[in-house]
Amino acid sequence: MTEPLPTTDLKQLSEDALSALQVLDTSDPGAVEKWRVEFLGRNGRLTTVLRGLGALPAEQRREAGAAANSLKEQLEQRLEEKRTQTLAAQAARAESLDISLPGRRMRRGRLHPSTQIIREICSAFNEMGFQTVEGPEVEWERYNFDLLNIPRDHPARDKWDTIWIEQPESRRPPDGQRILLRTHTSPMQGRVMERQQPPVRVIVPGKCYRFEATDATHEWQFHQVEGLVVDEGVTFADLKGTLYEFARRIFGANRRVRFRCDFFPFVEPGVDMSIDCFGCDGKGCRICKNSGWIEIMGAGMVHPKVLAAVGYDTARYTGFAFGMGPERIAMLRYGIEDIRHFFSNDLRFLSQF
Ligand code: YSA
Repeated sequence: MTEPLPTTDLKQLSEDALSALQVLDTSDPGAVEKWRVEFLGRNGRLTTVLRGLGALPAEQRREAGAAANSLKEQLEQRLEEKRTQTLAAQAARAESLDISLPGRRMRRGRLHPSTQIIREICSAFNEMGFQTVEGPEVEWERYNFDLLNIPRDHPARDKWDTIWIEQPESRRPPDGQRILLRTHTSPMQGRVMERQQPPVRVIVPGKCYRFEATDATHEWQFHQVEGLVVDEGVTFADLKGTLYEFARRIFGANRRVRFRCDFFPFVEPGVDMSIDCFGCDGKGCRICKNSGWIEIMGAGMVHPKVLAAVGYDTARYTGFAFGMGPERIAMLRYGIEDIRHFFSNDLRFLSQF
């Protein structure tokens, strides 16, 4: 029996391999491997042909060997080309626009929770006839302290742990005034009163800074909303009525309000205002530290020395003022347990509001 010539085997093998490659799904690694094993593998058809070459005469063996190696290279190259084509087709499919697909939902931005509560507080007061004004965060100590009846070396300054701004000696004003990051919004009291005569009825939202260790209820940067009313005949009853109405608008009609004596050098008398705890309805719980009450602001009748310092006639005018922390108010309203969430830029927190 005559053995078929190896070149005839190679021709057939080439035809079979190329037609199988034509229908091969090169994105399927299993199918590619099967094709490779059948035609190029260790026991594949090409290797079988190569093994049979030993029986051939030397001249024919060399020729057939070269043809077999060239076919091997050709098949490997064709496989690679097919793979590249498949990848390109996949990429083109991925990039093409399918207008029948539903659109991607845009992520909606929203106002920061501090901004939301500040706007709510301000509009409650705006509806009661207050005008909103704003002032600088970098402030002179004259406004932050002196005009508020807290002269230099007064022990009350310790209450407002201050971040001072370094000033070269050469740039200090002759009166030695220093610059600081305002520790409260109260410096705007002096700025507003210096600019205008009574009646004054303003609300001042803004950022404040204190050199303070942070914890669940203290940040080193936070907001305050200040209020100031000065006119003829303003009494403590006006202060209480205004703040009761504010509490009703922000916390609802069912919350009870309590005033207690407190001390601030720029008011006389001074008070703090609390609402009954929303967590336990005043019975006492972890949120209110079992007192049943949560303090929300400091307030009082503007000290005559503060009115006199800006040139107001203290025999004619009286006033009241208050200052509250909107982050603390938002914490009470929404049951937020840690003030540090407000400035940590964590979207899981921010997107709840
Ligand atoms: C008092 C009487 C007035 O006639 C006018 C204003 C005031 C308030 C005064 N200027 C003041 O700063 N008082 S305070 O130090 O007790 O702060 C007021 C509110 O700011 C606090 O009730 C609290 O809600 C918020 N606050 C203070 N320190 C804070 C803070 N919030 C977050 N982090 C801090 N470190």
